[in-house]
Amino acid sequence: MRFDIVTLFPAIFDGYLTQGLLDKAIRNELVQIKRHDLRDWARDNPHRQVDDRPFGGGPGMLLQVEPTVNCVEAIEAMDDRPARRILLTPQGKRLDQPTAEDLADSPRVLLLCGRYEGFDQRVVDILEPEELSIGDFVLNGGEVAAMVVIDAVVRLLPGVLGDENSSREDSFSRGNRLLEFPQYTRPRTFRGHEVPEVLLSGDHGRIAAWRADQVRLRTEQRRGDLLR
Ligand code: 6GU
Repeated sequence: MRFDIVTLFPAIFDGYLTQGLLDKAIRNELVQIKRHDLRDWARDNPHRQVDDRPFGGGPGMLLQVEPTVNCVEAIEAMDDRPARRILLTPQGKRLDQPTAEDLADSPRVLLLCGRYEGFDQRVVDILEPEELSIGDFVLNGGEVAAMVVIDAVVRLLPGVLGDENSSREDSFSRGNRLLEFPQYTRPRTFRGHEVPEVLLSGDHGRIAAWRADQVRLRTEQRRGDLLR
């Protein structure tokens, strides 16, 4: 699978893409992640400016339509596989696990990261991207949201997690709309807090029943909406 990220700040992704599971997935060629600096598509101007003030007035700056459309078209031509176009914006549909599972089935995903007050509306009218948000709050730009999308999708790709940490039973996935049960490791006692006796019993039937109870209890207490 291939991701293309369009951003004014490609370096934001440096640390994130070179650590842990992401780094490993990239080195194992399970995923390709290409970053593209929108300024490389600026019309000829000394500061490679790609933003301008909104017609009609108002605060902030908008990312311009011409460099953005040119950039997306050039990136798409770099690879034959069809790309899902995603624009990260608080205006978008809320990202959820089924959407991440859907994206994981796509050979190619293009992520457009807005900054400032966002893009000229004609970017949306011309490119017709899917618009995604990661929640009802406002970030300074789409980059962190793009990392969230990549993180949620990459862990679903075959070979990224070992069998021992399969993602198929993750909370919120199509196969599981419940929260996880609590887990414990050594030591058995810490500052008077004990590991539940049942987990030390060796009785796999009782352990499974306890865990199933915990899943139901937690989901009822914290996320009753998931049960309805
Ligand atoms: Cl996708 N972008 C920005 N700028 N803010 C957000 C968001 C995205 N999702 C939630 N807040």
